[in-house]
Amino acid sequence: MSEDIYNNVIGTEFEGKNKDRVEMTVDIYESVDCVRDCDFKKETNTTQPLQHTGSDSVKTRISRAAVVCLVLLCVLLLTAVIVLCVHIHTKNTNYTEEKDQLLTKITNLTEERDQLIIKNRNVLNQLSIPDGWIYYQSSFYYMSNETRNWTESSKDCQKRGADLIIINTREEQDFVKKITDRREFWIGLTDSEVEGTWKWVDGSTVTYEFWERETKEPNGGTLENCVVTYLTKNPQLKGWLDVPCNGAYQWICEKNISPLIQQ
Ligand code: 2F8
Repeated sequence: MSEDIYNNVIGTEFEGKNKDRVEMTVDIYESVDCVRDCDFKKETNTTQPLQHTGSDSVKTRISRAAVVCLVLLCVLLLTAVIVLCVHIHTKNTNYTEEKDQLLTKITNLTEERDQLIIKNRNVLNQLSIPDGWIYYQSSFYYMSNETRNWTESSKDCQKRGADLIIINTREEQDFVKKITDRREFWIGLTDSEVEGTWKWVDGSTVTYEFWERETKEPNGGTLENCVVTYLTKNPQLKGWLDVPCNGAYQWICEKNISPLIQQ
């Protein structure tokens, strides 16, 4: 009995202890399981998502940077376009202003030119009033009726605010031929100072010449130092001829008004 009791007690105790042990073991296993599971969970919950989160954030950052770059580029482009537009507009405005200014200038110059033409005409009209004067290509010409020697003729021209004619061009020579019409006139050419060196009354040298070739003018040497347009005694001769300066001929004065016109 006591043995039974003992056994019961022991057995109970044993059973109890065993139960406890079983329970503890279960707990331990559970703990171990838990630890394993938890670790696994931890692993699955921490490691894997961490990997995912890292690459995602990098990607996100990259995409954000790309977006920012794109936006910045757009802003830059827009700014450039605006700046260009403003620049072109300003330039266009400047060109338009410049064009308007030039047009105004042209209008002003045209008006000025027209006024000057009118002024010139008035001046010419006033200047051509004196009797006996003829206007041709910026010069007035006076043809004397009386005859004098070369020096007196030159003096008369100077009294009239002019001097003996200076023939510079073929056109002027043709004009002289036309107005003299086979008559003898002094012109302002002489070699009185240096024989053979022909000079006009203003001291200029001869650029255009119309000497008579048939008689090899000038052919008078020191005896003939002044020049006439024609000799009635030699009507076949058409060019200039040197004759003695004390001969008596009509004369032509010339008053050049180019300096007056250019002022
Ligand atoms: O035949 C040309 C010759 O004619 C005259 O001399 C005869 C002229 N003299 C006068 O008229 C004074 C020359 O100058 C001219 O060369």
